Amino acid sequence: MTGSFLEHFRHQQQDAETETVMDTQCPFCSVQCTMQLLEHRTGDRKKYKVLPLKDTVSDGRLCIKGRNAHQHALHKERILHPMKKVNGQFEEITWEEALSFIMEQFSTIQEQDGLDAVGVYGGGSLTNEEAYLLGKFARVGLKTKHIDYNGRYCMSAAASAMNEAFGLDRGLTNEMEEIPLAECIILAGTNIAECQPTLLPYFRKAKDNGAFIIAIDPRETLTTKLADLHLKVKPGMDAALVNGVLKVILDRNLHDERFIQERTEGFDEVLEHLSGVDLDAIADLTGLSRQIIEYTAVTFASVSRAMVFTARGVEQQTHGHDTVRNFINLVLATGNMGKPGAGYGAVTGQGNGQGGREHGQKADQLPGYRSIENPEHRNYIADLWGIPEKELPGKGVSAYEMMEKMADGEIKALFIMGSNPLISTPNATLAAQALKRLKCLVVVDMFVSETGMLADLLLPSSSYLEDEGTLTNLEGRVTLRRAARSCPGEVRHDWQILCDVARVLGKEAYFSYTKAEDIFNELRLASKGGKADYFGITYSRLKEERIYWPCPKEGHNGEGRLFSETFARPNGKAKMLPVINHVPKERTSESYPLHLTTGRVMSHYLSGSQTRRSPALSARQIESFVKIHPKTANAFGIKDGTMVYVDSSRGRMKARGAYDDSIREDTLFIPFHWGGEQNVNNVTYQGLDPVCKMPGFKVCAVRVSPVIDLTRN
Ligand SMILES: Nc1nc2c(c(=O)[nH]1)N[C@H]1C(S)=C(S)[C@@H](COP(=O)(O)OP(=O)(O)OC[C@H]3O[C@@H](n4cnc5c(=O)[nH]c(N)nc54)[C@H](O)[C@@H]3O)O[C@H]1N2
Ligand SMILES: Nc1nc2c(c(=O)[nH]1)N[C@H]1C(S)=C(S)[C@@H](COP(=O)(O)OP(=O)(O)OC[C@H]3O[C@@H](n4cnc5c(=O)[nH]c(N)nc54)[C@H](O)[C@@H]3O)O[C@H]1N2
Ligand code: SF4
Ligand SMILES: [Mo]
Repeated sequence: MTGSFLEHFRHQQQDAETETVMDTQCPFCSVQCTMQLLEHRTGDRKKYKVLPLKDTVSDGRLCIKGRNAHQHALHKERILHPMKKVNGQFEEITWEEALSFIMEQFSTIQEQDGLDAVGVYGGGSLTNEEAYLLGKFARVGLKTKHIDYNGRYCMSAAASAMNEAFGLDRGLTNEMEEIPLAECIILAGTNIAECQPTLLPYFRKAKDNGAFIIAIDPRETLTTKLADLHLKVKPGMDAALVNGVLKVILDRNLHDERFIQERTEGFDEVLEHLSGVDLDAIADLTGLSRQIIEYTAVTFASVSRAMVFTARGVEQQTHGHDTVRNFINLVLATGNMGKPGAGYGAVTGQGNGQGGREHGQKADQLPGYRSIENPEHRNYIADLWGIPEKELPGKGVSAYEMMEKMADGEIKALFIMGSNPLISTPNATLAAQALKRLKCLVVVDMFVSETGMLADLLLPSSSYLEDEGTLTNLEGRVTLRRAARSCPGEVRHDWQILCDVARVLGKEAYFSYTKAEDIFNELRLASKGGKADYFGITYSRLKEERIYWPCPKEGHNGEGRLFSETFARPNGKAKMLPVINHVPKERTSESYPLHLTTGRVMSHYLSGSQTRRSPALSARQIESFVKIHPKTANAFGIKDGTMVYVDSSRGRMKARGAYDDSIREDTLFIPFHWGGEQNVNNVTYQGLDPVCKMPGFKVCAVRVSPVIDLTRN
């Protein structure tokens, strides 16, 4: 009796205190830091602790977002069942009911309005397997040409520029460990300290080694504070600034003649173009003095190893493609490519922003960076998928253009997986009209996002803790994220959901996978021989080795540093391109006298759907704000900490004014992590870059006014 009592007591205690260790990887930015999540359970109470893992991409570091990521994944607002809107309210339904609903709706719409009347919209948080499968689902499952994804708003300018200049698009041309070898570094429109915080130590180390860091940003950030020189450029004027820098370098013969001759083409055109560039005009356009432009040029060109990093500040412009081309011109003209500590990097954004742009969720793309317009590429993929090439749809349109087609009634149904476009699309009023006009909107998400609120059907998908798959970080390094726990409730993985929908659409034969690894093995074949070649990568290798793409065969670890001897263009040379002194398409005017630029804060992520559900992160920045110079604020009757309206010709948003005497007087800054009346995209400009269709998120013309005019009393 006593013995069994003691045994019972011992078991009770064991039940009462357990610890589970989950190895996982951060769901947020492109660095892809790894970590352990410890779950300590006492009875019903659970406590969590997060530990970084040593020997990983960021050398055992984690930022506050990574440390708190589990808070949204374990949040009580996770959707655990499919839900259908009935009389304006969501009701739980079974998976089979949900799948039949999609089948009926999509089939009817496609019969009545054609195959392209159904669109698909993806995201850069999806694993490589899921991004690949989403592309196949659109083309084989639905036979629609309309698929694009949120990466259009993110990486498209850098991607098109690198493709044209180098013949290949991969975030960084070098491994992160090479950053400390650089002697001069330009950080253009990138706020690494707040957006990829665990990378910052690489730049600090470069600085400790004596590197000179130049930051280009219209406002002061934690990143510009690290710099030795901060160029507070007028928003949208970076292309002109680089023209000034290049002109000084060429006038003073500081360029690398030999590198230009041997490894590039197009230099003569650039030289000729620059002969007509006037430095005083550049100073006027950029708001920077001639002396400082000269100083920048001489400093950058005088070292033997330099790097340039760009991010959304210069890319999310209506001329983002050309601006990146000009930064690449600068790197090439000074011979800073293909050697240790010298190169270019477009600092990729989302967790799988890199892999998500390689395998076919883009309107014009097939897996492995193949082109949907290239007959050879089409044949290869059609063969692999087991369909006639004729049945493979053609090129669709970009993300914002899809919104326009929905607003026009041409696209009548949409399947969204991993994006919250009601918040993240420029000119959000149009996005709202577009989504509301749809006959059927299906949203696959972990939460009822703002976009989800408009859905006819919500499908619950798994979080990073549950979903196994590969992700490719900003260096082009492929990582394998393991599932740390099983799915809660009736949640399914994105790839399972795609297979399920394909099944009810009668396409089961093309989507018969039992695990993520099966999809990866098909992706390996689909990418084989393509530019982003993953053929040599396997799950078992990823568990042991560090592997970058391109990786054409097993036993090969890919290329950490690209372009050491040759570029990926047919003649092996990089292409330089003359770039004009672009100005933003929307100019300030009497009615809208200020520039508005938008971006991020450290504690929130993108549309905020995840971080606003994390108590620790959300507490750091509970609401939006409008950064404004005190002088400008005075001129417009705005007191620090009071609510203001910001209006453009497209719409209005409302947030609290926050004085900042380090921002340009002609510029406001607002983050985009909030919806409703705090959604800055009610105001932003929808004009697109002609090459890559990137919207001009970073510059528009606005006016600001107090919600209550305190100066009148
Ligand atoms: N904390 C946090 N981290 C993130 C994200 C997040 O939402 N929150 N998102 C991830 C994603 S998807 C992305 S794409 C990256 C984005 O990373 P970044 O591109 O670094 O972030 P942004 O804040 O959008 O823009 C960077 C800077 O550009 C500046 N800028 C604005 N206009 C101009 C201009 O005309 N010229 C120049 N030179 N600079 C300008 C802004 O003031 C801002 O400081 O971050 C990733 N990491
Ligand atoms: N004004 C302004 N607007 C911008 C930008 C800017 O700088 N300024 N930046 C642009 C950029 S760079 C980006 S990347 C976009 C991002 O814009 P969005 O794509 O809208 O951003 P997220 O908040 O990541 O939305 C992802 C949604 O999918 C869910 N989700 C997360 N992971 C998964 C998953 O694995 N599966 C599924 N099914 N769902 C998932 C989340 O809960 C969330 O609701 O915003 C763009 N919009
Ligand atoms: S740096 Fe990026 S990947 Fe690393 S913990 Fe922070 S948000 Fe996550
Ligand atoms: Mo992004």
